[in-house]
Amino acid sequence: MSEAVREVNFDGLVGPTHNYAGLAHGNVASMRHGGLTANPREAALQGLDKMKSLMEVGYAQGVLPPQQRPDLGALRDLGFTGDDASVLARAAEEAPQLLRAVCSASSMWTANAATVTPSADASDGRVHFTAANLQSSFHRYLEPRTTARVLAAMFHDPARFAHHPVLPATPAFSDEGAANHTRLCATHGEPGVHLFVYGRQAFGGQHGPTRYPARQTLEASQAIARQHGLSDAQTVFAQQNPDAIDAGVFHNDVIAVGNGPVLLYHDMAFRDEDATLDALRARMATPLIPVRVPSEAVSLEDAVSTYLFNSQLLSNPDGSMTLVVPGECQENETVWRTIQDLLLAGYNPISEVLVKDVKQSMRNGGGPACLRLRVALSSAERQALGGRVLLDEALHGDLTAWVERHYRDRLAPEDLADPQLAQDSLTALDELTQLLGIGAVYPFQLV
Ligand code: SUG
Repeated sequence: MSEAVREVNFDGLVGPTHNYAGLAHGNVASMRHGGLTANPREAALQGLDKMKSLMEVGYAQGVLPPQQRPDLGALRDLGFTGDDASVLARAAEEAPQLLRAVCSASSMWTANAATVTPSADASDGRVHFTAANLQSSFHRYLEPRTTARVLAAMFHDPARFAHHPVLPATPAFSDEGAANHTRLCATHGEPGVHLFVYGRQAFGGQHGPTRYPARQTLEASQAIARQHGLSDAQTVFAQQNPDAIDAGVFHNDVIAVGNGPVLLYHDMAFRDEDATLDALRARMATPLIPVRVPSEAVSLEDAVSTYLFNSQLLSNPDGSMTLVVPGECQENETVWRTIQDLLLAGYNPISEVLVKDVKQSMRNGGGPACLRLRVALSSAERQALGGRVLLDEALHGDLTAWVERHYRDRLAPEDLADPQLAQDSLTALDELTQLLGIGAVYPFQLV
């Protein structure tokens, strides 16, 4: 059975309202690029191109749909009344920051959609999901309800898939999903150890960052482990280095990535590096392969600007691994040299690097690893998937044509109030749910 288990990367399709709104405090790329004109069509095509090139070389690739944006329901909840055009016009006039928030295409970063425990680690033999509450920012707090509906539509067989309640959307249980969760194992089908990295402890604990917010709490991570039935022997909870958060590392996946037995990380990733590695070693059934990048090789600043650690690390059938890095890594001489000299030439399974251009997403602080949710699935679980969500040539072709039919190639902040954008987005999304065969998942389809 274990050979049949494959990791499927479910990438978020970039939505038609992709824009640069500067919404994410502590995410330096988002803060720096707020106000730029975005190209939603290029963003979606860059995402599809990444998915296609990974599919073509044999990795299992899935897709997750974007959300209904602008979220006019959220504006109505906040007191804006009248028809859609009036709601948009009044929000643009009186609260432009709210309009920008309800237009964000942030659901593209599906590493934040949920935390997933594969069936190999669950005592009931099912795959477990908890959609993340994303309560630390208003624009992302709007995501979990639709995310949970989408996950339930795709992973719908209750005999194989278990969906848990979103954690209470309050600071004590601040949860940002798989971006702060890494599963280490021998191969994807064998039992693994779950590394949960948190930025702060809500009730007591050591100090957190002082400049930027810590988005994941220990209490949230512990609650997810409980929901998924993970024991102490299967889990390690480690605090992120607060100085790294203050330098712009708003999620652990901006400074570390794990795959199989390999943990690739920067020396500033954890508050207590040795204790974290020791705790993993004590629990893992296979030897941990730490690949440590010291600050002397790559500064924290370069790690944040190039997203070296937001790469995807993928397993190949011969046991080697491929690192999928954003183009920014190749443009930075020091980082590129480190990839060649320390990672590829080092004594570890990383043997190949693939460079992908996801610049439209990178300008908002989302690299290759942010754009995907990893779900290890057996062949029976893959067959039980609802809808047409595993990428093949035909689906890629259909999605590309769909993007080309519906997406604009220019979206500036002042365009967000255009009622035609809202209308065009609904038309596009309605068509998408039919194309993916996932049924009604959007609020406008459920009324
Ligand atoms: O939550 N950016 C996202 C980026 C998320 C990246 N995900 C991971 N590291 N897993 C965020 O900060 C910016 C939107 C804007 O400014 O328009 C934004 O939400």
